Amino acid sequence: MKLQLIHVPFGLGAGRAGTELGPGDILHAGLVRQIRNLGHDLADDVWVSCADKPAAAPAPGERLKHFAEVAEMSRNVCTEVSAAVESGAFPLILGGDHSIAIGTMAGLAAHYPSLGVVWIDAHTDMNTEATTHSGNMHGMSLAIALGKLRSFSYADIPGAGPSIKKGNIVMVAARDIDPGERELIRKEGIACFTMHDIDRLGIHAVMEKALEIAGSGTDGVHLSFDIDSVDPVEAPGVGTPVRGGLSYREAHFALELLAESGLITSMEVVEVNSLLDPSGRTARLAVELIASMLGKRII
Ligand code: DIR
Ligand code: MN
Ligand code: MN
Ligand code: MN
Repeated sequence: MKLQLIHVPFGLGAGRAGTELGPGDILHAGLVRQIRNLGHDLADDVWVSCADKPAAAPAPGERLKHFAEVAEMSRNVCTEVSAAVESGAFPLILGGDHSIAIGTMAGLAAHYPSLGVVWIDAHTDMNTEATTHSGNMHGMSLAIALGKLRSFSYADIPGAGPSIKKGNIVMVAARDIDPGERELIRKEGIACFTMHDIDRLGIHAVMEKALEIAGSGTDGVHLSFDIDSVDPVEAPGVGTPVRGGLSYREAHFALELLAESGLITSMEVVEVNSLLDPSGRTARLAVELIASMLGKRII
């Protein structure tokens, strides 16, 4: 398989600085060597140029913090992801905070008009400008992909595909959902497997159900992996840690199952924040998990 790394050093969608260093930290932790060991080819890396300093500080009570920077980054990510698919490569996008998923899915949807999405995250990123309590746009990426914001949609991104269909989305590992998000998930009937469901059914059954939802009636399946889905004991370098997450083996096994399915057509890894993790273990975990998703087997 030929892979295209797309680096998105953008952190202005998150509430704390540091995720903009994610691509560099993940490379430093040995990603390229792992990918080569698995026998994959790599196209030349693409670095998306992103605002690193905000043009202006957000106004008090701002509902869409750093909106101009997020919108510009989303347009650029959309262009690069779309070009990668066109070239026949498997796009592997490295964040950055989770707002980069806005542009990723916009670009993918241009090629896969019925895109499936597996969203593995402690959060559901389903806030809108009406429900957000933080104003941080990394908590809105899925709502934007669904066309649920008044002030920003895929119609505002040149070259974007259609909004993602609610029946093609599945969330896994959720355990911190804001009241407005819960309401929207229920109203739209979006599939959400929480940590409670994983405790009850086991990660194997949950991933089989997730693949059924994202993989049937779709023409491609994107994996959006927020590293804060993993328990903070294993992934301490995240801006919004939530206890009670995926264990080390649950995370690997989930990705091994996705790899085995052969259904995944793109992947992104977001929210690695090594400023909050001097040990560097979160970035190393990201590399190990990417390897599992790209076919690494224990034996
Ligand atoms: C929270 C946190 N629900 C918000 N979201 C995060 O700010 O909207 N997503 N951290 O990954
Ligand atoms: Mn997220
Ligand atoms: Mn999260
Ligand atoms: Mn919250």
